[in-house]
Amino acid sequence: MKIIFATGNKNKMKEIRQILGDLGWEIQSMEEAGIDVDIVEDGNTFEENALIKAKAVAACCDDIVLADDSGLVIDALGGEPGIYSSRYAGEDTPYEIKNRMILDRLAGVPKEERTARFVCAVAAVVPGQEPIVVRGTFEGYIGDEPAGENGFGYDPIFYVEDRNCSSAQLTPEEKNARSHRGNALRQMREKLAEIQE
Ligand code: ITT
Repeated sequence: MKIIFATGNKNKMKEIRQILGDLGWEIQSMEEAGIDVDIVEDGNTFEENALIKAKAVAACCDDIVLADDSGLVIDALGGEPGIYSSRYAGEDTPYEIKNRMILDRLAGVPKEERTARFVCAVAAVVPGQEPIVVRGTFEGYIGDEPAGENGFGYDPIFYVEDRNCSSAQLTPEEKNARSHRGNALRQMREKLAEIQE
């Protein structure tokens, strides 16, 4: 089975390959499949945006297309940056700056009020079938300082309660085993396996 993953984010793609790698499916990024479409993510939820991405790429090929829409939801900021996570403070602003801005906005907020979660919706468009959308979450809290070199994006400020470290300090295997993306992709893997039977 061949799957095209509708993402331009190389860090996501790396995690997706690690998580789905044992399935024996051929997984291509949009770039590898030679597909270049401008996608306007104007949905109001992670699920809507994941479906928008998957449908936009599915319109360009006959393969199964998956897409991920994800982000960081911080309770003390009313759910920000949420679906705007990649656009927060400007699409091209380095994450050192975005992360520092979030830490500054949370200055003085006690640990019990710094709860947050990563959310990931994964959508699948399978030719001849109804689209499938699943959601995975990863609970944690925003630390006081960035830490760690692994992962990407907001990982250095997102802390995992039972480990007392940031998700950028987890190994890729540890992160994938508990992450929003790992969780959503494992659910999707089961649903696609049912279709294949
Ligand atoms: P595509 O739309 O091309 O997939 P993108 O980076 O724009 O790439 P999103 O719109 O889904 O993807 O935005 C997700 C943002 O949320 C991402 O850029 C990160 O800033 C953040 N994010 C999502 N998952 C994350 C993770 O596992 N670790 C750290 N940050 C994450």
